[in-house]
Amino acid sequence: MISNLARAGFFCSGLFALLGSVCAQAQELSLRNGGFEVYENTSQFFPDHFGYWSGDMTEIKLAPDQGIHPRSGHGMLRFLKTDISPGPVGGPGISSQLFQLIDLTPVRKELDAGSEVRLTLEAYFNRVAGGPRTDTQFMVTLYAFTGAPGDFPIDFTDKKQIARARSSLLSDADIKTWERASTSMIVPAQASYIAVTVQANENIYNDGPNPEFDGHYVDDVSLSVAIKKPAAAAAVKK
Ligand SMILES: [Ca+2]
Ligand SMILES: [Ca+2]
Ligand SMILES: [Ca+2]
Repeated sequence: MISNLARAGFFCSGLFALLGSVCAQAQELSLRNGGFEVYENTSQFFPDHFGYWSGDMTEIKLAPDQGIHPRSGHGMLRFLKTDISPGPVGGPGISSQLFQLIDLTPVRKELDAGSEVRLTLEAYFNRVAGGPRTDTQFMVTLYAFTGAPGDFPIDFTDKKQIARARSSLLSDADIKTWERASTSMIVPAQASYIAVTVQANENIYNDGPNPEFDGHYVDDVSLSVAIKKPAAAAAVKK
């Protein structure tokens, strides 16, 4: 992740700046464990530092589950509950959210120089066919925050983000297909970190018991960056 971002910045300020061309390129970034190939405890409430997945009760599955095969590799993530408490009772909410915090230090120079830094978040979702009460909605969201990642649990709860970009999809009932969602954001210059979120929503029926989702999964979460130098960004706006 960090090395990829750093490389993108170097590429922009080097060759493209010398040539005077529009400095824009999209590059795949490796969010840590974006393909869920490594097991980690993802159900630890809001993250407060970089580089790991955490949020409501979810579970990394390292094998096919309920007839659904991971989109890539051997792993994927299943959404289970709308909170983190164990036990038979579901959470009070209607969304199961998973977060990862992304440091913007590698593009700090670009942001300070007035470059346009655009992030694009992409993820793939799938679910069981289920029945008339099976939920269908998934979301991807980018949040930009100032301050330190240690403040994320409070700042997120208080809706202190300075920018937000979101996209949602209604999934089909075909367990063989993964549905893609993506959203993008031009990062505000004063932002210090980004929160990436993938989630499932109880848009059809608000279940009481655990699990609140019949069989809802995400795989292949990725983040890419495109940088335009100030001159190029201004030229595009004209
Ligand atoms: Ca995978
Ligand atoms: Ca599907
Ligand atoms: Ca519920």
